[in-house]
Amino acid sequence: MQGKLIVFEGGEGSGKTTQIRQIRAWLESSGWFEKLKSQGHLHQLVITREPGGTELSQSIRQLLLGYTGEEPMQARTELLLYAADRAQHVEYYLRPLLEQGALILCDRYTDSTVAYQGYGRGLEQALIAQLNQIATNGLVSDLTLWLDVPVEVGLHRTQQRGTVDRIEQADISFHQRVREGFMQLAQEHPERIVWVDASPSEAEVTLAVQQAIALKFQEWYGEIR
Ligand code: T5A
Repeated sequence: MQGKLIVFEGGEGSGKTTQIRQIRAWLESSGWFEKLKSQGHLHQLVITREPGGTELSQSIRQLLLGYTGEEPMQARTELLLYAADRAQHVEYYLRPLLEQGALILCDRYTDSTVAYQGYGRGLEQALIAQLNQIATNGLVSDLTLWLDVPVEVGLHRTQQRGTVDRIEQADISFHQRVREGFMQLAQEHPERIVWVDASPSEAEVTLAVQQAIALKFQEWYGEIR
């Protein structure tokens, strides 16, 4: 049995965490997951995130988002820490689960590195591609949902929440470049990345995400009765 990796991507405050919770609840309560399980397609439903998807990765996440020292974290250091987080997450957690037939809903993955460290920080794309390959050992998402929201709207949502981490503190032009990065990625990989308008209400976004996932299930598993 081979599982599936569904990734939720987007800028700050795009609603990934909210939607992942909604989608898990929908898959469980609608009976979709039970059907896929009873038909032998999938075994387990899990949610995870980057950075911080394993115990060791939690320590790396703390460094990446919580570091407050005077010595500024260099862009390449940041890139390598995200890659270390991912290598641990993929080898220790994602790959074994996929081999057992899990359906994984993951908050951020490789496209975040392209958008944030590539477009945002301005590091060379060839270097990022190489590191993503090393960290994932070739594990690509089966579906990526890009929750797209104007930068000001997303940042306003996170500010209302109260706490702001090291990356959220970057200036607005950084976040604009990140959004452009996701836009470019979606154009380059239309077979893998689905654009979702994340500006409307939570319920409307959930509906759009459900439709995108249902379409993919049909493609992967045929008609599910
Ligand atoms: N990063 C990550 C990199 O730079 N490179 C990488 O390779 C990787 C993997 C991760 C940071 O690391 C960076 C990107 C990030 O800056 P994080 O804490 O995991 O940090 O932060 P985010 O992934 O950005 O998570 P956030 O919680 O900030 O945003 P979400 O998950 O997109 O949004 P969510 O669901 O928490 O919602 C935010 C707020 O908006 C409300 C929610 O209730 C919540 O208060 N909301 C809505 N409000 C109105 N309408 C809607 N439709 C709403 N949806 C949600």
